[in-house]
Amino acid sequence: AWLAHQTSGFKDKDGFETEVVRHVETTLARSMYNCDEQAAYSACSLAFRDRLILEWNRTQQRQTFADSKRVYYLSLEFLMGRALDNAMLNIGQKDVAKAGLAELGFRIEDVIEQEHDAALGNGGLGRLAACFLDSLASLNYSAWGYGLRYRYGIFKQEIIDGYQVEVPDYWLDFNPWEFPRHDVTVDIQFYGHVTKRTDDNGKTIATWEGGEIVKAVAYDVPIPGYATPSTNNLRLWSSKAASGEFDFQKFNSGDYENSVADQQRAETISAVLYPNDNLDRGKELRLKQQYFWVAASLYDIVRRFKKSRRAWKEFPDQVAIQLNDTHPTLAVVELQRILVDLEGLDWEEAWNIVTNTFGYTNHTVLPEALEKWSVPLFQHLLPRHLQLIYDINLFFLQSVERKFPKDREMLARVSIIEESQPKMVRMAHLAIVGSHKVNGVAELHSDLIKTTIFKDFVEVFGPDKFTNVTNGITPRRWLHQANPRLSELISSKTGSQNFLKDLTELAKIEHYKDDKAFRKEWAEIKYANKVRLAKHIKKTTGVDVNPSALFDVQVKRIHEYKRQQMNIFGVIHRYLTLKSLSPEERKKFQPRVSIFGGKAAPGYWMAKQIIHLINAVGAVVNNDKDIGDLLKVIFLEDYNVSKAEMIIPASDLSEHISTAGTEASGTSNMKFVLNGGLIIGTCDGANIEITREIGEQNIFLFGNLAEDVEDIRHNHTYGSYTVDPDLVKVFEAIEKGTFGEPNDFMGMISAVRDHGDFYLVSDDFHSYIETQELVDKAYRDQEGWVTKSIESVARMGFFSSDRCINEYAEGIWNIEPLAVKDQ
Ligand code: 26V
Repeated sequence: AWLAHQTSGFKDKDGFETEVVRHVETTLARSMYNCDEQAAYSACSLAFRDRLILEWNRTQQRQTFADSKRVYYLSLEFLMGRALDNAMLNIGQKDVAKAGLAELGFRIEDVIEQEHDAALGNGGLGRLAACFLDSLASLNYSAWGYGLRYRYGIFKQEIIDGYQVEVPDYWLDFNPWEFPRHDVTVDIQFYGHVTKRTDDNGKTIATWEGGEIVKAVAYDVPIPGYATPSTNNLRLWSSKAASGEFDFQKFNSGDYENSVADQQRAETISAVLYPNDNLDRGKELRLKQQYFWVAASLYDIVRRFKKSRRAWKEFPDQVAIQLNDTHPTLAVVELQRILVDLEGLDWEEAWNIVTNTFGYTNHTVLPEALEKWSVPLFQHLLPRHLQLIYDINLFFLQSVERKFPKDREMLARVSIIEESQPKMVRMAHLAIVGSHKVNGVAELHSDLIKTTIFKDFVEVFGPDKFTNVTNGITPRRWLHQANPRLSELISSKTGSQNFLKDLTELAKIEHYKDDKAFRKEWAEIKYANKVRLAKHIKKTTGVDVNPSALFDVQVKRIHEYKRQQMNIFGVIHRYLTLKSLSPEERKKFQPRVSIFGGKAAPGYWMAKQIIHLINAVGAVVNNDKDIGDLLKVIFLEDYNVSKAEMIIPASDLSEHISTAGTEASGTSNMKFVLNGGLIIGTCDGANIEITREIGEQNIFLFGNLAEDVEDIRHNHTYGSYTVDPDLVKVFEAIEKGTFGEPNDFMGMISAVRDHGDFYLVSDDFHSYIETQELVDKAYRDQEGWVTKSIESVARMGFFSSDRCINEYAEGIWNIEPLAVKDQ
């Protein structure tokens, strides 16, 4: 096993302390007498960062020297969360740090808590990218992430009077985990025009001229692997005015405001993460972000390739680029532009290189999330790229015409250009045409894209281009870091911490599922985690919750398709039922705490209404003396990665209840089960594969199937349609004013009652309520519940992001791990 201190770790706790003190006294210019927790965090991070830098440099040298294929993961979002705890655990020196900090008078938990989350993402897609970086480094792959260094990450959510209020997330004040590379810059062009001329050989040469230049500056973030010296790189680009300074002439002539305008306009590009999740609004600044980041990244990748002095045709043997959703799809066009316009390759040869380089991952089938850009906007911002897209489309449609002669409908359906008013560029079509593999993120989802949104492309390219790679999560953060006691208990039974590198070793704990002492400790750990969450709830909401009650958790972005509205309607139904019972009958009821958390996109009115209703219900239920501990309703403010690390290990039950066929995969479902929680869910996304792995007896499935959803919707519109009677009662209670002003919630009610109930809330309501009753019953049998919990964890090995990354490496990237000595 690789031991950190053999190479670059601290020798012992004294060695660590010396470094912390040195950073407090020199880097931070403070004394140990006024070193508070914030300063201790800073110094501790700097000390660990120093260790990382050494391995990071060695890893980069090793990869350069090996000169083998690299993978580049292009993602507009990396939802990293905190770095310090992760670095300590991956290096394997958290114990050393804990002892050292204790001697200096600090509790390590308090020091870790000082760190601001790196929240450069919205939800599942961004967190997946972060888990992938952890696995790529841990498995010793040569891999870089490329993203944008947003000055403001996803907004902070405050709940004021039951409403969501957005507060900017300025996180860069002091960030020891990034290294500015002021020497690594790329000039990025926007706007301008294209001129064409014919050279001596009769070849047309296109030149993109004029417009404006913005500078991209690289910031590097080291990504430590777990129990390996491999430390990969995440490169984030920041925008800056090309001149680097404001306009002195304007400044000197007294025009102060305009003197800084250019500078500010340039810096706006990387200023803020778009807070929409699953909604494309087609804003020019977003397209600018995409091109800025893609062009800088490709310039960097090509520059690195050119150093090897290989022939262009070897490019796909050295470079694999993965497109995390369609957001980086311009990279396809940009690489074609570099090869044809700048390097002078023939179209065909260039296009071969391009398509062999890219892979595209689709993360959603929701039509409102599929990116389209208006042709006039494209023409204005990226005139040469639009021409290239038209050429790519022409050659593509010609090939379709050869395969399906005279099928003009087919041509219109698959065209990269939508013939609307105005015309639109369909980014998903461009991504498919420009890649050699297209994958979905869970089996059902990958089947759905082949039979619905990308059906025609399966006919055009054949089925082999389309594949599935079921998502995974890193067990380092989501078990070892988030739930240290459970991780410890597991390693005591598996004999080592090797399950953190090979999660299928979890299977070993199933042998102990009848072992009394093991079961007792298993249950105690869950209880302790619930106590910790109960304290957090008390501190942040003032509400007392009983840790012995069933903790029922739904934390994820708020969206109608995820159906938090169904959950809160179910809670209201439970409340009404309890109210109708005699005090004696009530006592037989299983006490529950319904816990919600998640952000609504700032412009998503319905999602904000859902948050408001949850809070309004909590305000009534939590203060109802008849109810007491039988039901509590909690909305946890500002759900993010670090809060998830506390919430997930504390759940008994979590809800993954999307309308079947809408949630591509889900990844928190995996995190909850890995931490010994059971789930209630629909037959959607990865829930299906989780069921297959852990067994039907260990999950609470309900609701209509994806294959029936379309017919049901059709029936809502054209057939007879009545709202579920229990749901009608819920609506009546809301309309009576039980939870405050009824008009505040009419949008949610009429979506179901009057507007076709697109997400099948009413259709699934009965089955949901019934299944929740089964949950209550199962929970009352605590011994049976613990058995389900242990069996489930033991069978979760498949859902490691290590397995997932190995599948990408073999099936899409064609790349192998780089051997590391000392391992
Ligand atoms: C889409 C858009 C559309 C344009 C505006 C900004 C924006 C930002 C993010 C997205 C991504 C939406 C897709 C997404 O997050 N999908 C989620 O991906 C997870 C990882 O594969 C998966 O587990 C979730 O089920 C899926 O919803």
